[in-house]
Amino acid sequence: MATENPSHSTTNEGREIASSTTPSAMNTTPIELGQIEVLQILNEHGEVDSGLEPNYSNDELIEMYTAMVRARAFDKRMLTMQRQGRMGTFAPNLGQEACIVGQVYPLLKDDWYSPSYRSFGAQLIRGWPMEHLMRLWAGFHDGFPPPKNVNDLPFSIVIGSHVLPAVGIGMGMTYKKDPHCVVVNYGDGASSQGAVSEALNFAAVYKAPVVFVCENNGWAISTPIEKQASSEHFAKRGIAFDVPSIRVDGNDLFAMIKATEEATTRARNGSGPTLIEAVTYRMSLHTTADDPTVYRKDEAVEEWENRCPLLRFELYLKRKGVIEQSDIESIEQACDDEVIQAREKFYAMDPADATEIFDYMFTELPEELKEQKREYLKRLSNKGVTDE
Ligand SMILES: Cc1ncc(C[n+]2csc(CCOP(=O)(O)OP(=O)(O)O)c2C)c(N)n1
Ligand SMILES: [Mg+2]
Repeated sequence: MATENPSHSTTNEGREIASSTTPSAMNTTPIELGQIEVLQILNEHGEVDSGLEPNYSNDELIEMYTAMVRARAFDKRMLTMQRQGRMGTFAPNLGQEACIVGQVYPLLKDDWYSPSYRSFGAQLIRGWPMEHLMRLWAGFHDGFPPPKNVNDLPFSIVIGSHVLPAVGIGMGMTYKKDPHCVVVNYGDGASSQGAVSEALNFAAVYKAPVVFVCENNGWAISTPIEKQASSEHFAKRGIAFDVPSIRVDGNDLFAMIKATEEATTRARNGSGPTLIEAVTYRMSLHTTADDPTVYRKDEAVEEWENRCPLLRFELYLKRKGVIEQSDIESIEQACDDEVIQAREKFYAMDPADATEIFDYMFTELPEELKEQKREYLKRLSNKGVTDE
């Protein structure tokens, strides 16, 4: 991962997926930052780099494509449910499907995953039932803990905070000689949080088996990259901590899988952490509480529509003779049917007890929370939600 292969470089909306050897600002003794490898295997026209084309069976190719379609189907229905007033605030993942699927695809069941809030496409692969995730986004506390036998952390809304416990798990694995690894993802915005730097440093010093996936999707709510960081190359942050780092086309499923495969292999064989910067784009809203039309132009989004991770994969599969248009339509229909079935299960579930939010943090509720609970119960009663 130390050298650049220029044939894999591409450009994204002026955000180059290219390496950099920017010298230090102190021009007396320039510091070589080192080359950062850049990886793209499947370009936006569905053309594959023949030297790097993976050797998957047709079934495997269809399975990985379906995982992206499934994520998109879930995304679409969740947005509709939220707009109908039947779902809580939700963070869409439109356009980031390759990134989210690819980062967990090489994970084993006993590996760990620490997701951010935009990671449902990965959580579905890891074994979270759709109705469980719906419960989560509807705000019921029982939706947050991972299902039994799924080695995932619940996601944290406090950005970057979940990166430290991921490293803690990795350090624990090293201590126990457990040959597994941890994948943790976070955004370009979260990269500015101190916790992420602390986590990178701990992981590097203790050679923790952790794969950091920085999803550079161009935005942190309304803050664009150029206001977030002085360099758009987030892979450099890993180099600063002596963590091998790579910049990947995050809309290229093959590249995401390959980079994660190499990083998880390194982690499991005791070679320590890796940082993968996945360059992608948040096509949709930050969350359903957001209106991006007030801070970005439609043209920027349109440019990225051409780089859609599903579209290029479909072109590739069709060209290779793996699927036809009618197969695509059947897969889309099957995924949507699955979401609808989960939605019906979710609608049929008992609502959570609205008073439970006070129940799980303290054995003995502190006085001020007792007061808040009394006030909350009174409000619920006034609204007719409870009888008290
Ligand atoms: C510590 C903290 N500060 C601020 C927020 C409010 N907030 C929620 S999401 C977000 C932007 C995160 O952007 P990024 O890390 O790029 O992830 P993305 O939403 O783009 O996936 C912010 C500032 C928060 N949740 N936690
Ligand atoms: Mg972001």
